[in-house]
Amino acid sequence: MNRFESLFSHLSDETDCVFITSDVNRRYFTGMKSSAGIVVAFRSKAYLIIDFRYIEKARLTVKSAEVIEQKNLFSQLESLLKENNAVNIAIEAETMTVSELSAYKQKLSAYHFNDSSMLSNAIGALRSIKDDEEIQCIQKAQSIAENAFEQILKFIKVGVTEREIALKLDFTMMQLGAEALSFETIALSGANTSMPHGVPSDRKVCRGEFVLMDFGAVYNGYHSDMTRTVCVGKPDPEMEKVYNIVLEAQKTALSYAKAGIKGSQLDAVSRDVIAKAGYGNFFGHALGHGVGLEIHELPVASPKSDKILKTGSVVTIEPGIYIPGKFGVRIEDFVIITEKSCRNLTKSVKSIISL
Ligand SMILES: [Mn+2]
Repeated sequence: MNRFESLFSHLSDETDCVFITSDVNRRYFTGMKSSAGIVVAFRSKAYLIIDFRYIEKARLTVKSAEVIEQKNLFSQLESLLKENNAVNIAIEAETMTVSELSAYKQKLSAYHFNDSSMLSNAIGALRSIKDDEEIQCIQKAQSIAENAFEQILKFIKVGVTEREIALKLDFTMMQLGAEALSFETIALSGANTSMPHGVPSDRKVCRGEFVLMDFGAVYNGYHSDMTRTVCVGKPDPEMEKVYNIVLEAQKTALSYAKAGIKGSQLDAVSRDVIAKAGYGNFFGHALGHGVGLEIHELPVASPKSDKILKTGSVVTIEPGIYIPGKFGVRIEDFVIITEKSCRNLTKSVKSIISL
């Protein structure tokens, strides 16, 4: 089954057309990155309507859909709908704006628009299971990030600022072939490490402090995500203790990760380790999230996620302990879920590193 066939198998029977309008999902179905265009898919055929700026590239690269140059969008849509005898159109309710939807409804008033979350949910479910080609891109993205991490370890020393560390990581990932950064790199030091999503500042690293780095590279649209916390000089006994609790929580989750476990169960086995060690109040975020064409996608491993993990999902495992005013530790790998366990895509060392 190609991706369109799989998609229609997830939709209600009466759905005879879908409009795929979000950049990320258009890329998922066509393989081409663009900031405009619409995929119009019927059960037996799919089209990509895209404007002049992208038409040459689309004609050369898009194989899954017939490429049509955009002229007068609504009349082009209407003739495709007529040609394919379609009446019921599903739209991406999670991303289409209210004004876009009202324009479609007004200009194509003879048609019925399903504006429930059905289409967004179905695409989310498809994207949560990766095929081999997607896994290869994710692995390449991760190898870029890991090579950058190796290089940053030589760069971090007393007196270097958080911003310098972040910039060096970013530059190195781009130099190693990243098409973009997965998100704004987090590089924090000392007391700032207690803020899980802190922003790098001009603060200089001092001896005996943690440096926490959360970063990732994008390769062919696919993201990677990793976090390491390293110490400049020797950690004090409390820092070492907390680091090892987080490490144990992380390894425990890795040992439980497999197809069939609920996101909430995986979160719980890790959270329990931290709670039993007395730090339950200092782990205030979810254990993990899916990664793919977006940095945060399905599935989710949080206390609330009752969905089970499936073979082929890529999910992060990133417990942390954050003690306000003192320090924080997070250790993050990401894995592919398999039938009986998981395959860790992150190879960088995670025993405590003293630089
Ligand atoms: Mn993450």
